[in-house]
Amino acid sequence: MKILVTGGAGFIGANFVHTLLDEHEDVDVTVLDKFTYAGNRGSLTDVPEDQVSRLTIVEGDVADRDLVDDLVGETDAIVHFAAESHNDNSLNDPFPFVQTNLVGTCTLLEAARRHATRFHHISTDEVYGDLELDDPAKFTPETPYNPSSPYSSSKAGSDLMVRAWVRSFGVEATISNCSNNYGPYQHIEKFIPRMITNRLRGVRPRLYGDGLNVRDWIHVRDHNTAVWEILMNGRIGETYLIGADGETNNREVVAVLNELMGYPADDFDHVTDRPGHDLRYAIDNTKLREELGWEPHFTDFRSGLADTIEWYTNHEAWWAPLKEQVEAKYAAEGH
Ligand code: NAD
Ligand code: TDX
Repeated sequence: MKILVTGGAGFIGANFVHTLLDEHEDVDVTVLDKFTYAGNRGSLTDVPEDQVSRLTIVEGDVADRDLVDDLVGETDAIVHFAAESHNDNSLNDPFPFVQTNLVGTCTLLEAARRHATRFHHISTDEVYGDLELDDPAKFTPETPYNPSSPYSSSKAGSDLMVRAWVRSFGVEATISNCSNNYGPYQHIEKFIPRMITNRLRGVRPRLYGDGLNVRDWIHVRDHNTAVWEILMNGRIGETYLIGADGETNNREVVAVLNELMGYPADDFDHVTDRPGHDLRYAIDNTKLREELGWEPHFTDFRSGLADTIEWYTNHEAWWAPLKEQVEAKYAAEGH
């Protein structure tokens, strides 16, 4: 089986590529990645020698119609991770988000339609907006879309296009909306790796606003086992929510990181809040569990964070070249 993985040099995509090569010997992988600031060649250069022949890396844009058409013509299935993915960036300049997340997804859908290729679309729980902190409700596949940021609205638009291409053109597509991922290869602009690498550089963690915002953390490998299950056994046209019951507020995350790294739990600074900052995300994963039998394996958040700290500690060469620029950008934003 040949699988085209868009955004395979990014955080979740690179983890997916490693899992495919490690655990699915009958799968050949082609990565299509633009290598934006978020794409990292070092996330794929560590593929073991005996797997290299099963991996092809193409540098290109998901919005490049000719290139996408050629690649999709040679593939059995597309798993579409490529996106502009950072909320803070989308508040500064939304245009790349419209171009990649909407025009890019449209380009892939058109190619999937022409070649009758199976398509799985990776999306986010942020399309549903946010929940109150004291609300017992969680997001379900029936929750109405209500995105807050340019990022989440562009992802919401891409999801709606996938649904329309299924209905109007019979494209064989599925969608998954996942909660916040953590684990190896995540760009250090994101919360958990930023806090870990700050600590490694002797800088106190920086919490936006009061730090009480809740995210439903899931290990990236649990996200990817769910994606594989949906690709293989999901029903065409369906949306599956992926989450591992990991609701934790940002202060609690920093407290655990601090303890694991040898600092007092409350050793952090408050900085300017994110405009429109979503309060809480929470996933009801019943459909995924009951229909596809999926279960998460990384259910101990503390030990998952300990492994993640170890990974960043041992892979300084992977992130160090990015640190200064990321922090200069945050400093300019008051974060
Ligand atoms: P990331 O920013 O780490 O990686 C994105 C990758 O896409 C990079 O390698 C980048 O170079 C590539 N890319 C960007 N624009 C491109 C283009 N025009 N053409 C080709 N490649 C392009 O993102 P991530 O965190 O790995 O997220 C992957 C997907 O998962 C996204 O669709 C995101 O919306 C979704 N998602 C992420 C999370 C999370 O917690 N990170 C949670 C739920 C869903
Ligand atoms: O320095 C920080 N301090 C801080 O308090 C940063 C970078 C973030 N935060 C807060 C903001 C959020 O409440 O931490 C939380 C997580 O922030 P991000 O890592 O930026 O993630 P989030 O905005 O929740 O979105 C992520 O999960 C859903 C991904 O970036 C998205 O791609 C995905 O769709």
